[in-house]
Amino acid sequence: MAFDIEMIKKVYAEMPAKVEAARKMLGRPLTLSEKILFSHLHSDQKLEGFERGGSYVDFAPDRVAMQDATAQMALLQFMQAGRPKVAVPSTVHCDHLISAKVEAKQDLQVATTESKEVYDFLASVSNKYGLGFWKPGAGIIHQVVLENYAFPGGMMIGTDSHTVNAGGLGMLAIGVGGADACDVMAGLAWELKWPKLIGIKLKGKLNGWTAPKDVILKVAGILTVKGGTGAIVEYFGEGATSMSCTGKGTICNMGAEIGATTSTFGYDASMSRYLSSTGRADVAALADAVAEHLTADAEVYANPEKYFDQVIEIDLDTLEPHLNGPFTPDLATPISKMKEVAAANGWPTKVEVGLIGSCTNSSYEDISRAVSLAKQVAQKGLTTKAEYMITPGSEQVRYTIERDGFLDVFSQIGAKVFANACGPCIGMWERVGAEKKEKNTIVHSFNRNFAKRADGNPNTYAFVGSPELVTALAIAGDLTFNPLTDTLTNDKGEQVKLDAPTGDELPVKGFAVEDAGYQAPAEDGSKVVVAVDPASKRLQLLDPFAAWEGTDLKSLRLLIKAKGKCTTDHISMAGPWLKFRGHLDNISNNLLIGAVNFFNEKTDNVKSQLTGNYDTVPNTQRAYKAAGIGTIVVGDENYGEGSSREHAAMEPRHLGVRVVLTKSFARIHETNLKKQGMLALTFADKADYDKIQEDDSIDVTGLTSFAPGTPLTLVLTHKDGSTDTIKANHTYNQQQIEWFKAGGALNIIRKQVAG
Ligand code: MIC
Ligand code: SF4
Repeated sequence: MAFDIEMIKKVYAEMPAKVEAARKMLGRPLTLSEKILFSHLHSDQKLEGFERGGSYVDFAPDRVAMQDATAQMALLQFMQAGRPKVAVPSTVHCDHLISAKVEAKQDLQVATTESKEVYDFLASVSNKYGLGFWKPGAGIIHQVVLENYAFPGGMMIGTDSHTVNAGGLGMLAIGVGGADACDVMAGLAWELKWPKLIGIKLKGKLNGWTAPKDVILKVAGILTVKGGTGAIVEYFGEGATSMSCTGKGTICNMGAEIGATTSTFGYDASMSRYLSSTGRADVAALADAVAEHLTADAEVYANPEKYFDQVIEIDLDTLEPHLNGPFTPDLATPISKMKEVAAANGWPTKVEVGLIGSCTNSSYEDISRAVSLAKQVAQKGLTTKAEYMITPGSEQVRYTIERDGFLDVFSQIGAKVFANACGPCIGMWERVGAEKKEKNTIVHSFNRNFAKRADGNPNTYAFVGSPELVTALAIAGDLTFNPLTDTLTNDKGEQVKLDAPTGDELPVKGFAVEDAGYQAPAEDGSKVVVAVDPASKRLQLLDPFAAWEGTDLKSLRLLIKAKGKCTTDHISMAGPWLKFRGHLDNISNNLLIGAVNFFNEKTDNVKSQLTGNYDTVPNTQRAYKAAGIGTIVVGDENYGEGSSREHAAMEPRHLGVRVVLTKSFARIHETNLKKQGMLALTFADKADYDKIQEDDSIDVTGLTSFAPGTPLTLVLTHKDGSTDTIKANHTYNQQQIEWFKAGGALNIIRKQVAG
């Protein structure tokens, strides 16, 4: 039986009336996204015709999921909210802190010793406050959520940007910072700007070498890393219903890479099959009974232009396999063009390593299709030229693919199987030789490929592709190998072609697992004690941030003007730093160390206005903090793209940065900054970015009359005494202005509880 079935029953019982009320109020058919949004309005939220991309609306999500690297901060905040138990079903998943070095068992053992303190903390907090706890080795959060918790028509939030994966099961699942999760677990409303809607019609059917991954690689190429910002992407059409549920999950998962709030698909037979095969026939039966509300009204998909803000059509019959990269997930190249494009750009074409798996692509279907290629190595007398590695998404998938002999086939081509965890996808890959910083190419089926992300080497060119294509390229050892047309030389000197991959959507013998790795919380957790050692290097209880001083901000110094791409990986790097995710002061030593300083094009090297010397960003900022001087960070477009990690907002807050001023923000990061009491501003005129000089002293005025929709004014005083006055926009609503004034949203919850 499914977890939390009573909650699911309640959602479905209330859905028809809520959908009908919204349809009546708007007087038109509804998209699926609207049905789910309207049926999850918070009880205090009045039903009205909200403005897309304009109105802030309060929602009541059905559940919360957190992974270990973000859960620490989320739960440290929740502990301060003073509630005895979580208000909605919530889970914690231990997946980010396990290094990939030798192989699964050994690596897992190392992690459970190294991170014992953190795991014990998360387990005891979960036990005390009523959260489900998934032990290290159980799997990656999004795969475990898809297998156990996601349900069509539901709404969930998760402290990880790829929470959106659950859109594969027809949910609206949204990535957020820990402070948002804390609100919902504390029983408060969750606020989101009513999204715009992008409709993507999938014509035709996937065939041959083309996989669901290629759909999202193509979409990323069209929309770029910021094209989905503030929007929900809803997929429909024959190509959608003919695709597996887990394939849909892959597409939704990587929708995080276009900045989309989330992505989703209407309920169909593939979802019902997936629910049944993962032990949730009960959920499928409940969904069947309200099926008409779990997809858009027919008129919407017949005339999408009338109901979506943007419509894109992709023809799956002619869609080619793609590779996206290097260094950004939206640089899409069809495999047939790779030879020319790689040559023109000087990309290294020898593939050193192929990696499959991750939360994005480790379904039974993915693995079975990759296996169909691995089998051909022996059958056709080939050898695998590159190294090959697998990170299964969950213990259930791993156990099942082992039972079905897939792991044996992989081991015959020399594959390494790592723990069911994020591993290489988040820099937890102890890759031999990475420290030499050699220029090299890897291909993987993950979702992100920002510089240094997988192995810490800035010269690793990482390309994202489907597990099938990654496997073929690993066999060929060549980035420009097009398996549709090219041949390989076998041990007899013959030219052979790889047959197109084939596989099973779901295991014919069903899924199996011995120990899925789940630990239920105590019925009564009130006696459970959560201990944090004050001398710990990994965990630190949080002190409240100071409230706003009530005046304009004067003489802020420029800490850094970041040039170009500045993702959350650049602001708060992962990999080796993940171990400090529960200790705000220690992790603050990575503040902006990956950002490129506009003035000298170097990373982690900025000028201190106190000494005139150049130093690391954290050192420089700590010196300003010690001197009681506030600072400002300036950024380019889509600042804070990527992860949901709120450390990227808490670190600058903790170290005394007051303002982050950019050309534009990624959604989650902008909210995270607001939640932590920071000022997140954008240039009213983007050209003003050029007016910021290295030795500027900056005043922010207008704060005493800080109001929604009214820009603030910044006065830049340059070194030569000249000044520039510029306007900065903001998107704060009244509530968010209160967060700023209180010094952070948590200070308000704390007061409410105390009062
Ligand atoms: C990622 O894929 O970047 C991560 C690591 O899963 C992050 C979460 C984190 O930084 O802890 C994400 O996507 O939100
Ligand atoms: Fe883990 Fe990578 Fe998925 Fe993030 S994208 S949750 S790091 S597997």
